[in-house]
Amino acid sequence: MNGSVLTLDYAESADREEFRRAVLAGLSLRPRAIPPKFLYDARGSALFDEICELPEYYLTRTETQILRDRAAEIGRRAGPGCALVEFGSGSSVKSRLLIEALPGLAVYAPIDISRDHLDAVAARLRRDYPALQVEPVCADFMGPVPAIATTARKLGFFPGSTIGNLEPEEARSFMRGARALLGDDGALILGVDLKKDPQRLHDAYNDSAGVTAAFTLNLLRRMNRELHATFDLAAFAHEAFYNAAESRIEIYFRSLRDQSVMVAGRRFDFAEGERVHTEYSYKYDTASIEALAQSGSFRIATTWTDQSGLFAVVYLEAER
Ligand code: AVI
Repeated sequence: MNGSVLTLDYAESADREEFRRAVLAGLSLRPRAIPPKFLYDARGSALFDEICELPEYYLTRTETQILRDRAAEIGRRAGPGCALVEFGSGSSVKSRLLIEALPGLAVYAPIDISRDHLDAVAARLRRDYPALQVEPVCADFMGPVPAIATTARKLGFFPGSTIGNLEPEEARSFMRGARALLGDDGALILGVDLKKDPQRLHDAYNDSAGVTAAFTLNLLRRMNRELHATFDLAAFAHEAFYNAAESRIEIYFRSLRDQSVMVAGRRFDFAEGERVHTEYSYKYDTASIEALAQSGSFRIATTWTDQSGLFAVVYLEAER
């Protein structure tokens, strides 16, 4: 018998059970909400990669260019022989920019909840950088992360404005956890999307090709497939708008008519216009970045932005 097949089946059914519980709980809430992490099944992840290439979605392009322009400066600031600890491991182009810029990098430790994804990333990096010690850590970076086995000074990397998908208390909790993991001599490079013209933000989450809509509605497809749900994809729409008072994009799927849907054997009634929340994407400014840094006992060493001030890459140093 092949043990790895059994393990995979078990992991898959555990994931499905977690999804089932979260969906049933989320659809029973008022207002209804499903946690954003469930957007990223295989198709959702591929759609997100497509989003990153969209003309309206300036975030990925802009952050990558900032990192490219500042790589040498980051390398000088970090100094020789540090360990790079990435929170999530989805951003290989950006990680590679740092891996190549950090002098005498001792270890690269990506932290990711998906064992398959981690193994694939680690294999590719070991192939391309044979001298680099790659130490993948399979964990949820929001939870307790096992200590990284290295004596090197740790430089954290949390790119992509993923911090923006965390609600304020979760973001502060992330910062405290990162500070504990990185230690008293640690540092953290954080990618943050900035507040800007609301129309620009609106367009980034309502692209003309409809990829973001497909990304949101893929959650319905996933419920149909994995939870025997009966969502009619044509009877729901993607909705995203900027809430200036809360400094966040809010994303939902909205029912286009009164309807009932079966999910995992239970019936849910939707009124026309009723929404189910799927994501927040918080936007920051200098003051809120400063407050976020302080909440985790970090201080801002440097902030790099693009010429139009769309996005910021912030270098934070641990404060005792
Ligand atoms: C992953 N995250 C930073 C994206 C964002 O911009 O908040 C997720 C996203 N959802 C729709 N478009 C992009």
